[in-house]
Amino acid sequence: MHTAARLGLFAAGAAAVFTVALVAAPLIIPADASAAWTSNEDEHMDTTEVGHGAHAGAAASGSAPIAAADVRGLSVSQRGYTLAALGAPTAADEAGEISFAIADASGAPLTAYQTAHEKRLHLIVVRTDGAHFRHVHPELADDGTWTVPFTFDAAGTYRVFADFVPAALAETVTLTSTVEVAGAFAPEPRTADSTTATVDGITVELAGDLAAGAERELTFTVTRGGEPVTTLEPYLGAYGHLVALRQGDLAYLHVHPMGEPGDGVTDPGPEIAFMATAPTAGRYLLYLDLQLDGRVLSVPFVLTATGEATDGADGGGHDDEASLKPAEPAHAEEHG
Ligand SMILES: [Cu+2]
Repeated sequence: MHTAARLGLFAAGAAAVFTVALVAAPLIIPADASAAWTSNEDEHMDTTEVGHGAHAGAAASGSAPIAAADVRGLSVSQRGYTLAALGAPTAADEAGEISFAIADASGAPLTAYQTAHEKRLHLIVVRTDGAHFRHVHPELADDGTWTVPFTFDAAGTYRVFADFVPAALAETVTLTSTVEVAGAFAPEPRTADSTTATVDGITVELAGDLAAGAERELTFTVTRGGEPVTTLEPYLGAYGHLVALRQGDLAYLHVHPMGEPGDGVTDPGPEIAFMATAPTAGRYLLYLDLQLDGRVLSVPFVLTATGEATDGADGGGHDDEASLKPAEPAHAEEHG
């Protein structure tokens, strides 16, 4: 496909703006190793290991980098895979489904996936202003078609992100496309930071900050009625999942906290922590998914990274390193 080829070139050029790394608790990432991940898209480590507690023990031994990813979520085609045949409801409040296929380099629908975070594919849907975030899990048909029932509850332009691991590649690929949804459009631009959010009676407060090119800890504290919530339930193998999008291009990071339920050191709340390095100054849209009382909540935050802005779109990317990984679980051990 000519389009795919061109987009593939684009994707390669934009490489290394973002790197995602998820690291087990005791592991210290050497700065030079981190830089190496961002500078070598083709030879970086197996990102399928991201977030998998089963690998944490091996990771904890020390020097080996655990995971890295190239720039993701900025292109409809990357690494030879293309988000194809995207269908979706065309108007707000119209019940329907989102459907698509992942075409491989030959154009054939991909049917062989590795499971990552308990699913073969994760689909993020969010309006381009950052509102109406959804994280869903489509079903795969034998012919390679993915479908999920879906109703847009508001008009606007949406980005969809398909996050998956092709079995043949064994690395995470995140493809994106847009969906236009008709109806009366009321933009909700994120013009200010927001570090406290309440969804369905659950309040989550974000402590910490982001700084361009510097690692910072983000800690989310979950309360209900002013009381700490310590009964978070495992969701996709973790107590919390963080999706981070850079405002503007919506470059995508999908990260999970360190540790997993039942590992003996990770508490089910009230705190969930990540370490984050923003690639550039500017505003980031964060969405924390957690499960409580059998319900999955997506809690939105907005945070501005301070520091000198760098150009993340020039394809060089040498200064544009980003990582989000779990914090060391000091709090978990203190409580545990
Ligand atoms: Cu998912």
